[in-house]
Amino acid sequence: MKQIQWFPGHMAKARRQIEEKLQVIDIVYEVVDARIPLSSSNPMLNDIIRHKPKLILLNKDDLADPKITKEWIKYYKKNAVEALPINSLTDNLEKTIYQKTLEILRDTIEKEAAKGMKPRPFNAIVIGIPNVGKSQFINNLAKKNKAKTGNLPGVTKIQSFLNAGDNLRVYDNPGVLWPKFDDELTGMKLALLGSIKDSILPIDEVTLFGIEYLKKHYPESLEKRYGIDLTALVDNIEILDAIGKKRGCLVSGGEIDYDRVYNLFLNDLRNGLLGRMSFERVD
Ligand SMILES: Nc1nc2c(ncn2[C@@H]2O[C@H](COP(=O)(O)OP(=O)(O)O)[C@@H](O)[C@H]2O)c(=O)[nH]1
Ligand SMILES: [Mg+2]
Repeated sequence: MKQIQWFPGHMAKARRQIEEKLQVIDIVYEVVDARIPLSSSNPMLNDIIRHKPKLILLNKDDLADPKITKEWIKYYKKNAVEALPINSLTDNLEKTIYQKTLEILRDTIEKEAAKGMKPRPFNAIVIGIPNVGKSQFINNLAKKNKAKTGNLPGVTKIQSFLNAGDNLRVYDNPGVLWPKFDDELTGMKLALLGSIKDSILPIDEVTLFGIEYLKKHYPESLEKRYGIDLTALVDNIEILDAIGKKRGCLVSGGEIDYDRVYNLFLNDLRNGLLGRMSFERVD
């Protein structure tokens, strides 16, 4: 595999930007892709936010395998990590997120009340790697209140928060972390779901990785979507050929146009057209 560069400069900058904002933040919402919750999580995040309360949002739950998502929720619970599966496209998230936030911040709320402080709205920031749905989540959460709440004191830069209901404010600009991967498998999963650019890993290898995974875990989905019979196909190239023939991905002369097959398959997979599936399981 081509060596993937992990740019320390980018990371340092992202880190600084997030750290600046954290001063006025009560809770961090980490958005990950429910289909690859570990690979789409940046391992530096906990180091950056330290003891700040965190809620992991397994977004795009509508695309993930419900059985596997249940296992992830169990896993997080066992490890005392707060996590919630969500669909930012269609769920009505305002209440759900606020309730969960209250639950997580219960200690803070009780401490402040004991000191005689009045209940106050809480400030949240959304953080995650590219393409996990951070913007979609923020829009969903703050959809009824597009108006900004203005600047908050205590930070040098102008910060703008959006209202998510009366008592929750979410920073309008998500913190973006570069995905961190030094093993091939993590890179493949990120590439498969379009979380890193198609130019970073060879598209043929990414496609074959996807085909191999589906053959093992979701063979019926592959057969149904493309009208093929896997038992009759010996290797992955034959599968690509069969898909190409079924879908007319041919160059003049009748040869298979493999680039078209790769793009067709990856688009189908990324958009959930092969059905709900997860690419990372709890060990
Ligand atoms: N199916 C589905 N797609 C989603 C969901 N959330 C976001 N998306 C899509 O994922 C893509 C990336 O979302 P975006 O909010 O731009 O990601 P960001 O880069 O993290 O800000 C867009 O095409 C969204 O429509 C979700 O819960 N389910
Ligand atoms: Mg965005």
